[in-house]
Amino acid sequence: KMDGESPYMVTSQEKISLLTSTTSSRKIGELEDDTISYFIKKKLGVWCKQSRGHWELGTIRSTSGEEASVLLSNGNVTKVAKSELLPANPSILEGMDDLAKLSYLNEPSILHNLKLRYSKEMIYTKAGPILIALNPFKDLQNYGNDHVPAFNQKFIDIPHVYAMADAAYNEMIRDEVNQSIIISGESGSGKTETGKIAIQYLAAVGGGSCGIENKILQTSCILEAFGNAKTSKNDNSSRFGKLIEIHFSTMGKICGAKSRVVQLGSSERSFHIFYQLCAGASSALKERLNLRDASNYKYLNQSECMTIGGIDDAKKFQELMKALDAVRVCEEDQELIFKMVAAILWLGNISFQVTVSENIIEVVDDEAVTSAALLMGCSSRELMAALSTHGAQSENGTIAKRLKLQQAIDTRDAIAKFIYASLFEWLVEKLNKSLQVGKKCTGRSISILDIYGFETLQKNSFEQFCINYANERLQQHFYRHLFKLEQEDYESDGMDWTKINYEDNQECLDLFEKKPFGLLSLLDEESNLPKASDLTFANKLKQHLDTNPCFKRERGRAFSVHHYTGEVFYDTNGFLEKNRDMLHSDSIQLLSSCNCELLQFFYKVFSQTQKQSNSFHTAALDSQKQSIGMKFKDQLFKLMRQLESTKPHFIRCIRPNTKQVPDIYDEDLVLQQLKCCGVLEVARISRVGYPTRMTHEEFSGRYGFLLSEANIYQDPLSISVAVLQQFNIPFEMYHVGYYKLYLRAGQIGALEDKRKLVLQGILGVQKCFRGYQA
Ligand code: AD9
Ligand code: MG
Repeated sequence: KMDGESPYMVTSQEKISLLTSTTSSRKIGELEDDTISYFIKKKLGVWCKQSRGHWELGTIRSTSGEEASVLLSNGNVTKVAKSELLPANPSILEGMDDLAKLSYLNEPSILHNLKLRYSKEMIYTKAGPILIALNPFKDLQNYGNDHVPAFNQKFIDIPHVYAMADAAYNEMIRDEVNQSIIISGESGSGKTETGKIAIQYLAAVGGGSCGIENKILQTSCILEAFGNAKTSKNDNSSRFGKLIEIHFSTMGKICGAKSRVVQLGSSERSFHIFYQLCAGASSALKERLNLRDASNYKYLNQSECMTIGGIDDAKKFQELMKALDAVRVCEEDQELIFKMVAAILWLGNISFQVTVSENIIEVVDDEAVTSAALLMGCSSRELMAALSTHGAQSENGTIAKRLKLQQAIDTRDAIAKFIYASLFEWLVEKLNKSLQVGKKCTGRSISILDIYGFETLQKNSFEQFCINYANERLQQHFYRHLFKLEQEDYESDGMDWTKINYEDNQECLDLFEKKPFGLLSLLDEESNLPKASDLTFANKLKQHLDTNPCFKRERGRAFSVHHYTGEVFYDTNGFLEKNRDMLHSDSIQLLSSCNCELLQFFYKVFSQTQKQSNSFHTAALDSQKQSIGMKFKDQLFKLMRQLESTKPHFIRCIRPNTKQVPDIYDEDLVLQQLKCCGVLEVARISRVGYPTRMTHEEFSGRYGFLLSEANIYQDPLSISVAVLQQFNIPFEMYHVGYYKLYLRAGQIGALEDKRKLVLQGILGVQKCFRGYQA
């Protein structure tokens, strides 16, 4: 309800939707009739919906019935339905650094606020406790060791990754609780860069004499070479999720680090390391690996793009070698790594021919086979046998059965993928050993999570299925934390806070995880049936899950899931294949007999994990390998368990355009991402009741000078109360806590107005005074 004079009020309707809304489709603060007349009288701004969902700023001139005549800021006058109008924020709130400080939290207001800040290179904005980071796609001058002290010593208080990393660091020391910085967002939104910025800050404040912080910074370079690839969305796309845990001593100095990765699928182009090695290896190394130009390898030359604009692969390779040296990966190990990379390239070049008469396949005995075999440490004959036959049980024992062409190709690719995935895991362990936590550590840590964000493509496949499942898990972590935080803040300040109900996403998680009738279990069951197909899988889902409110049957092979971001359509095409681990026991046998210590090691690790995962399975499934889906879930659970014991800080990265260029802000794209990461809800939740919270020190420091009798009061709390009384702020508009003052929406705007007026007066007097002196 509007009070007489203040335009900064929340309408009663808005208040209700603030309390109940957890979906963002509802219009917040639609204007009521008495509000509209107030807006006309005071010429207050409104957002006016134009064609194609675009919002334009204007002022209402008149209304008749359900229609309003609006003067747009471009000078045009337009007639629209009243329901197409939303209140705009007063100009004093333009470009606020926290969305929760806005009086009106409707979509156009939020989009406008972020856009305005983005145009001024202010890419960071808070939304209550979350930090929103818009990808600038250009280098800004606001990072680097020169900027660290300002945040560390609190000279400035602006939204920034540094400020968030600083908060995490201080809370870790003060509360002796492990912290985490959880970074999410779409591909190309800036998660990995943001993570590096956070690590760089922590390295600067926690750096000691032992130089371990430099090693930690170098690990990013190594992980990116092996784990990132160019995709259509991002030239440097991480194809894995990672959690880096940085450990600190009692003195707050870094004393170690550990990475945990969640690997996932392939990308349309290959990992950077392949191009880097081909471009940058010395001629001696090239000779030892029998290495050619990247364009000679089928795994690389099948995509049209061999180079990345502005990136020199040879130079990157030199940086990689330096980084490997810095983290003490010895020369022998480096040689082994490159050997495996080259072996994979040669494996990809192995081809097959089909003899027409007998319709059987043979491996073409060429340079690819000899090179791959040599690098892997087996004979060409062994490799060829493993690629063209597989052992089948018969009455007389095992006999070699010829593979069909597609099977042979799949086997070759499965071996290559297995070697690469194992190599990556091995490398991560190697880095962990190198950064091993020292004895003097307190066991306090800050973990930084950089994980793929929610994905909705036109056609969603197994990869999106896994990614979105992971995001549901993270979202729950987020919800639970956030509401807890809200309540604790109020309660610790002596406020009576009726617990609010919020929409959890447990139901959707159950849909994925329930045994035996959850999506993942059913997928595994179907993957283990030899005659199953994607269609039989889809039918099985429909049979068992039809009554689940988060599940929706679609035609044919498809189904939909009701995620926290809305409904997502999945096509089961390829699900079974991608979920099965394609590696045959024959291929594994080959690796175990290779005369290469790395491959033997990979074999050992593989057999051990199989044993472990089988012990969880029922007897009937005993001989089954762990599926990709289950492996993903296991890794995710480990990661979540680690996160659950920490105090989280959330960063949501947003990409303002799909072209990867600076200065373009695509409103629809931004809005869709804000919805996906739940930012709109959070900003609203943060303001339920009392959006503005200031400590008494902050409040009295800012407004205390407005008091007519300033000197009577000494302590901040009394000054706060005196200010409230002097300006007749109604009692129901605030709550005085022990530490903080809580204000309802809009109150601070009115106070700011007064402050500005008084300051202008003072400045005017000063100008006069200087004029007089001159
Ligand atoms: V993916 O899910 O791994 O495909 P990310 O990790 O979200 O993705 P990334 O951090 O790789 O995106 O950022 C993409 C590109 O945006 C970078 O290569 C930079 O060119 C650019 N970027 C991102 N953040 C910043 C920044 N703070 N300053 C300057 C940035 N450029
Ligand atoms: Mg990334």
